[in-house]
Amino acid sequence: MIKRGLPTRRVQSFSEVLNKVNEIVGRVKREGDLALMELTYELDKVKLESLILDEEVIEARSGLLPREVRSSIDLIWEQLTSFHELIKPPSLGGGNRNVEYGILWRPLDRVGIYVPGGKRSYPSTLMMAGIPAVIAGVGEIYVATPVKGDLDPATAYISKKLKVKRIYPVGGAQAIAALAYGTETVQRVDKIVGPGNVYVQAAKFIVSGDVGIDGIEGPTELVVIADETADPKSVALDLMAQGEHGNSSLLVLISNSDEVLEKVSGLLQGDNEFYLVKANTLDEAVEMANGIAPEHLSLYTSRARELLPKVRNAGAVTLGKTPPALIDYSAGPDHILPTNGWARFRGGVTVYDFLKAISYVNAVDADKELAESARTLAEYEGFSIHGRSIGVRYE
Ligand code: HSO
Ligand code: ZN
Repeated sequence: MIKRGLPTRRVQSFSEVLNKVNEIVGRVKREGDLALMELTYELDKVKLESLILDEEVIEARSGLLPREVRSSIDLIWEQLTSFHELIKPPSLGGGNRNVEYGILWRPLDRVGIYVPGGKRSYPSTLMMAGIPAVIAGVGEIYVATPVKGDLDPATAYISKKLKVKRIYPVGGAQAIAALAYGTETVQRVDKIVGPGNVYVQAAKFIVSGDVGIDGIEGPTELVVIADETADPKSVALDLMAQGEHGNSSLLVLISNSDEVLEKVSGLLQGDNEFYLVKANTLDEAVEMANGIAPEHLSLYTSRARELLPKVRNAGAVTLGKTPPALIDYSAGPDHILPTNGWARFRGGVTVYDFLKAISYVNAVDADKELAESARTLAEYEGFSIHGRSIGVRYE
């Protein structure tokens, strides 16, 4: 369905399911494994024999992966690794007023990756979360994914490559609760990463007071800015591609060319809503995109390089005819990206999500004036013992 003009709001919100999810999270917290088994049966109609997938099963499933898919995964693995290696930050140190200070980047001890299931499997998402975790040096990686029938072979193969400690064949809000709080079987983690349906999103929101989360990733979003040099067929395919994720995808084409808008409009098919917007100039188009703050932004114009510095809010940007779907799979940067306007304040998943900056100070020889200024401000705040604890050392 074609709509003219900018979308006014995001379609999906998890607030309606919060109460229900709160109950699920509470149940897992109280009853542990039993709740996980029961909820998986009640909600997913899956009768689990074990909450941990056997290593032999993973090995066997992995062996079923067709050779060309395995080679593609190996190639993508290297490409993603090269990106995250590039951006991995160095520890930094320096000083001022005879104070030595700096930061040490330290990896998280334990991370849980949620890999969505349902109609489709998302081995690509496992790589997008797992590779930056490995490069950051995360100690232990755990995976939760709903498994109906048998484990997806690509998920098995990638889990092995990532040296995943355990795969829990559990999905939904209950899986998030288990990773956040631990159960008899499920290891409690320090951070949960990965997208999911509304229940998963709501659960991540609820547990985020107790465990790190990467964000709350909702339905996929794509804004394409196309000028007269864009190929209408490719533009239509890009929009329909992200529509494959479901009817809630936010799909917008902004163009300064009536001809492009008309041609693309004639090519769009399927059940998704497509927003078509006329802009007077490409600069105005970029401003509209900044207002939307989309997950994916495609600058399908001959001026992409020039426009890039004007992009302020977007999860990931593709230049020229680069297909956004290449980011979904193999370009290098992550496809776990901010949605729902979160691109206003964060970017996609990177090694930074698996690192924390621990600061350190050595002020043994600090200048007297610096110590004195701290003492003065402590006293101003009414914390006289703070002041004395400093003063006694730097007299
Ligand atoms: N477009 C999704 C990622 C994805 N696409 C996974 C296919 N598989 C969010 O960026
Ligand atoms: Zn996609």
